[in-house]
Amino acid sequence: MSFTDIQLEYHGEQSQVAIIRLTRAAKRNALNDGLIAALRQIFETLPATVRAAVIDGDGEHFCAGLDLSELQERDAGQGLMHSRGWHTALDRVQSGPVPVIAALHGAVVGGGLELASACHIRVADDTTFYALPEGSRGIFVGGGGSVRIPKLIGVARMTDMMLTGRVYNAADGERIGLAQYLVPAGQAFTKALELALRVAQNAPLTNYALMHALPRIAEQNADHGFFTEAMMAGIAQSAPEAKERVRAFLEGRAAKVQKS
Ligand code: 1HE
Repeated sequence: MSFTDIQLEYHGEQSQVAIIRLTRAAKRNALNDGLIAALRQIFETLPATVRAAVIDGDGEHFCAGLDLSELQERDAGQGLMHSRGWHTALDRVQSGPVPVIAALHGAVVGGGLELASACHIRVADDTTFYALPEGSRGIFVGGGGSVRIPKLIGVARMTDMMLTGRVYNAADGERIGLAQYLVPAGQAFTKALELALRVAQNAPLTNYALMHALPRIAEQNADHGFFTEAMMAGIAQSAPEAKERVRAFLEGRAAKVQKS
């Protein structure tokens, strides 16, 4: 399959990691309708060999958000449908077949931050900055940001970002929870790929539980959460792969946990 402005490659001996790269650097990887449709299609059709994915952006910026040139002619109904289209595409990223790691650098703004927040792990380099310029452009988030971003940083911080145009630098972004990893300039992709290869070694059922059970449990009250957790724990530990991994540890064939 070939797409415009986005590249799909595979890494690893069995193509365990899909690398999805925005290649529209001249427009700072701004997301037009074609790119959103391509993202959706890529995540809907990943081959079964793939166990983890990395999303990256060409050039100096990860993503400048919505392609503002497409917004000029839309009426209210079209705007609603457009936002719903983003929801579907970014849901395929978040709730697709495999964990996704975002390699962030430069601008991670507007819809770019919405895309990053649909990923499961965010690795930022020192050049990264985060903003929600929707507030200044007279619009609102439409790519799921109001649901996902407060889960990372809280409603108060997101409100501040949109009301005042506040820009967080890379260090402060990591401090408040926009990224889980902070690395030197130019190293976000290398670190993201290293993490993806590590994630790809997990039992697929464990990764599934982390992507699909954990976020639901976090939304449930404690009583329901404990029950869902027990169900997921029972299913995961009964899988043959789990039995073999535990046996390998007990027989001294598996790695111990090491101090970092
Ligand atoms: C764009 C876009 C874009 C750049 N749509 N064309 N997002 C924003 O409000 C962010 C807007 N962009 C910027 O603030 C800056 O471009 C950056 C900080 C990201 C990068 O600055 P810089 O100096 O490296 O690049 P530039 O010169 O501003 O832009 C280079 C080109 O990309 C230029 O086009 P050119 O034809 O004049 O070369 C820009 O017009 C173009 N460009 N960003 C369209 N976003 C689901 S709802 C989500 C809602 C949102 O995401 S709103 C936030 C939109």
